[in-house]
Amino acid sequence: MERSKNLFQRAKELMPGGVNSPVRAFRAVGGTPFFTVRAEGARLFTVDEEALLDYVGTWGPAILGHAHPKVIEAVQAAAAQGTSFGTPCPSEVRMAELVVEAFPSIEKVRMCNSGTEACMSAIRLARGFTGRPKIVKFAGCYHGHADHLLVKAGSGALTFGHPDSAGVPEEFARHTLVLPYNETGPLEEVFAREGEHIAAVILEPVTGNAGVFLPRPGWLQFLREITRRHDALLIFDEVMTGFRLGPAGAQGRFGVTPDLTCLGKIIGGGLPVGAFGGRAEIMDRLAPEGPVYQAGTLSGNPAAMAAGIAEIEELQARNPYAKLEKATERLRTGLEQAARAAGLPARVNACCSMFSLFFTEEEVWNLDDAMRTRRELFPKFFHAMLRRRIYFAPSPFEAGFISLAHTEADIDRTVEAAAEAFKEIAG
Ligand code: KE4
Repeated sequence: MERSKNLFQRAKELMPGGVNSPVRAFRAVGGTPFFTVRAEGARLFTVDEEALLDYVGTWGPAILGHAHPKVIEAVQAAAAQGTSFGTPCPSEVRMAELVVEAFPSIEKVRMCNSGTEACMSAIRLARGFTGRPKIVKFAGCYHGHADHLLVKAGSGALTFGHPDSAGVPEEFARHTLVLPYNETGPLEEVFAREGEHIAAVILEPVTGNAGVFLPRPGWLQFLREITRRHDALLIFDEVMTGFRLGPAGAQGRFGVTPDLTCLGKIIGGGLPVGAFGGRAEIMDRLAPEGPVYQAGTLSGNPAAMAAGIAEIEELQARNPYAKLEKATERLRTGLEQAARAAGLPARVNACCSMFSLFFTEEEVWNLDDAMRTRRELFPKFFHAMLRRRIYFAPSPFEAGFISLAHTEADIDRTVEAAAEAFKEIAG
């Protein structure tokens, strides 16, 4: 780790915390982050010449495995034609076709450059379409770092939000209501109280940013019904779940149709891409067609489109979701059994190929449940696994991902290493 240590020392002189995104700094688990120089299949290769079995998959995009030949070839070919035109280009049309064909709820789509942009823009569009100011989000869900989304439940959670970051004025947070996930009561109350002011409800239909928790049976259907009843829009943030949980993401898996959908990660094939889409009557309120402004110099970038198109077309050719689900179930049951054999409480929440390990015997359905787990054990697990060259997400409040490049042998090795790690932790 010598080279990573030296690089991190230099990085911290040049970049806040030595990173370009906070989670990479390992603050939740301690220690020095490794620096990656190459990625291929299910592995990262570090500057210290270590090969790590990777369960982060660059936070979701690497569902095919890293550096899939079809993605690399597509990007190389596109880049050779020029890396950006600033004009419409054919690959934007092809990407839009793939998204519209995959998501029946999406008649029109706008490309952008990150999940943050997608969610921020979808919310502005919802406010423009409804003429209403308020947004409902749920504790534990992350929709990027736009000011009005860095909000925690206010003391009067049913009245207004409070900033969850320095630099966000109270006024920017006031129109964001933060409620508990998977609980219908607070939502009924807030809609009864001020439904006519609520533009939209936004959520991760399967949460991946507080660890993984799934919608309780009926939760998504309830959200669809209550928003429709009050003429508010339902926004599914499928930046992580889009093309991850199935060919039509979570909305296809659970059979609930949102008004707007946010996408990212997989649709960029690892390059910077976000998107949001929905019914034409809503989307056509966007500039230049309508009065809601949204723009981006590199939106629809030809190299990024090429990467995303290659990744989506490969997924559609292979339809790998049953295989990914089977592999994830093998890991899930293996980890739970290994932890319990060592006398540790463990529950692995999983949905298709995203998962997270909680040290608890209780069920985890929302952020409060997750906060009650024995999360002090997680850093010990993380480093015990990293010593065995297996890289889990560096926080108990993140999701892990399995790719098509993970083999059964990889998963069995992971379970064996975890059995040793759990014994070490249990002491
Ligand atoms: P980006 O702006 O980071 O591309 O996307 C924001 C976002 C929006 N919605 C969901 C459901 C997301 O998961 C994300 C980003 N996810 C995190 C992983 N927990 C990105 C990792 C990071 O922040 O470095």
